Amino acid sequence: MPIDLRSDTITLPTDGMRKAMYKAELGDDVIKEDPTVNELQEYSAALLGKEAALFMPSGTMANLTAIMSHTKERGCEIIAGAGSHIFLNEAGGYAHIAGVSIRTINDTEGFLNQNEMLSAIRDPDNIHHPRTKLICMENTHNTCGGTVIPLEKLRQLTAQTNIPCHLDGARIFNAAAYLDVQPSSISVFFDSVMFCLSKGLCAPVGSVLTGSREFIDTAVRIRKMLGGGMRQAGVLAAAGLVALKTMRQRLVSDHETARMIAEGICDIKGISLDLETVQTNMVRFSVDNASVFNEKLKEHGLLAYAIGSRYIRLVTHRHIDKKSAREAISIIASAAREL
Ligand code: TLP
Repeated sequence: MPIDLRSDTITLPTDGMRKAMYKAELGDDVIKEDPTVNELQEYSAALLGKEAALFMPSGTMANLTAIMSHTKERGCEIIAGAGSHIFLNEAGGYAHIAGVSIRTINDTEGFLNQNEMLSAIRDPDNIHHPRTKLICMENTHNTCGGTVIPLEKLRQLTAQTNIPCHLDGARIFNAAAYLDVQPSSISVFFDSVMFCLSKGLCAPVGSVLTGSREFIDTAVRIRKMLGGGMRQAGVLAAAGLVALKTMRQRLVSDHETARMIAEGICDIKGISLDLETVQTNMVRFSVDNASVFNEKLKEHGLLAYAIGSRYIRLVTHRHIDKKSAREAISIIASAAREL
């Protein structure tokens, strides 16, 4: 079996999740009668300190639904990081489906450049310009290697403007674990937050969108329109509840494993890795040719993602123990020697 460090999305549900799925009380969620979905939504809203929450099939659909619920009309504009998942990895749904343009801001430090963000906000009275309706941030930041936005930076970024702010918090619980705070200390800065159950928390499917009651009421209609009304979805929500109640605590051990791998490979010739970026469950390093390097890793039994032409990303998760981490280090060393 190869060591699979491609993503925490590959994680399988725990036995506890499978049992909860088997026993889940179910109903038709499109008419809001699935008690397990309702419980997950209430639990999620309380955890993030928001009025309401909505169970979504995926993080991508949750982000798109958030964009559409905030912008409401086509032809307006949103702001997001040039390296954000919304801009790079969601098939351009903001343009194709939401009908909004995107203004991308430098986010190579792991958060939006504040001056650039502020000067990108359009003058709402200038009829030549689309109106800026939403600012999107990402925490942890995927393409920067799972980095966490400091709380003070979040406060500064969100305090400067009245434009609604949405957080792609696919891995917000990794950020909270790194900062050693409650997730609500992060979500408090945002009008809406989405998080994923299906990544390091190991639920098989699902994400949750949170926000005000009014925002979620709009989001329910949009989710329906996008085809995301899921009927007896409690079978999935049951795993999500187990994920939220029992799996957040273990994320620190994924962070330790990532740290161990990073420290084991940072001095290898041909690899460039900034240890300061290794904060959560990702290790991102650069090499001369990422796709060639990645192929070499695969030959040796290590699966990773090549990001662009230079970066390799490794993601730790529940199925990666210290022994696999040690093996990963020696495979990376061999690959670097052979190239
Ligand atoms: N990210 C996946 C891939 O799509 C790249 C991964 O392996 O990291 N926001 C962020 C920050 C994400 O990292 C992801 C998934 C999503 C949204 C989308 O979630 P899903 O896959 O549930 O649509």
